[in-house]
Amino acid sequence: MKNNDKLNLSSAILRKARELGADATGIADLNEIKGCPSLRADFKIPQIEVGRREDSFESGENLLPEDGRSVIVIAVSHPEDKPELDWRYEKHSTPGNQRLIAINNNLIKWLKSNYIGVKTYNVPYFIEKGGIYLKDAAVMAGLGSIGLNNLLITPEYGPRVRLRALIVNIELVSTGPLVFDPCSGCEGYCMKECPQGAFDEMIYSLEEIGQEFLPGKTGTYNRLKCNDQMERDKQVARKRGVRVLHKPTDEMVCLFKHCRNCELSCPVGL
Ligand code: B12
Repeated sequence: MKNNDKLNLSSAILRKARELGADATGIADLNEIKGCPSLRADFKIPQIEVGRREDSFESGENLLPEDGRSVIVIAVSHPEDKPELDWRYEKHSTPGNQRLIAINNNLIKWLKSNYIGVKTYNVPYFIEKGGIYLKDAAVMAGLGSIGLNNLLITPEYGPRVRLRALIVNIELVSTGPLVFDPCSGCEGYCMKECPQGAFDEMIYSLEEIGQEFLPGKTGTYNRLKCNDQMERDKQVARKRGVRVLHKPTDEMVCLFKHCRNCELSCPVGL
């Protein structure tokens, strides 16, 4: 594809994603994502039940589509006054994630009907199911940068966004990374607010992980402690009748509200 065509198509995709409801969006090169910091580090970080590939390896190439070239990353904002976007109804996807899935599906439909030959791959959420590390992809696509809370911080919404991605078989124009360092000079409210003290100690070093990009930026983020909080949140889940996607009547499900202290205490984007 000629450079101008690539540019025009990339711009059209970004505009369409926003029109379909994305609050932020960007494009990254899939090859770069195959070497992203989280993939390089994941097998050196203790396992938890979710979010980990079964085979320890340094490159995710074997699970990603061979003809994939670019990744379109979309973000939807999850403000504090819309907590329901983040509620989990047992095995059902959160309403926020359903919104992201709908945007992705509509973008796929639009691409297929307007651009013959473009192949699309809806990226699964979980890494072990062939997903990608969404925060890294978002950083590479220029949506923001990783903060002390180990989350993607966007200039507009701070860390209060949820992410999803779509792989396409065409080379688009990358829109990142962004030069943005919101945590410099911040006293780290996010780190102080964690109920588990998951940011209290430096637990990873450059030598141990083999790169400067560490969990929680400086090596403090403790995924086991954070995951303990998620497990506690599940234990206090309440049984509730709720309307879930594709069902005509209410269903009794367990409603989980996961901790968001490291997000909600961040002053960026407020
Ligand atoms: C598994 C998982 C969890 C696990 C483990 C988390 C972990 N980080 O290990 C548990 C259940 C504990 C969890 C907790 C939470 N999660 Co979670 N989780 C995931 C999932 C599925 C994979 C994340 C993962 O395993 N990362 C790999 C580990 C090895 O790396 P890491 O700890 O993130 O550290 C790496 C990065 O920081 C990176 N990095 C550091 N500096 C730099 C610099 C650059 C330039 C780059 C490119 C990268 C980079 O390198 C580090 C490795 O050395 C993603 C979805 C996805 N498919 O990506 C959502 C995801 C990361 N979670 C999300 C959220 C919101 C949460 C929670 C707030 C809970 C909640 N209410 O939903 C907490 C907050 C955790 C935190 N502060 O990091 C959002 C984050 C949105 C955002 N703004 O960033 C995601 C993207 C899902 C989504 N719906 O959008 N999560």
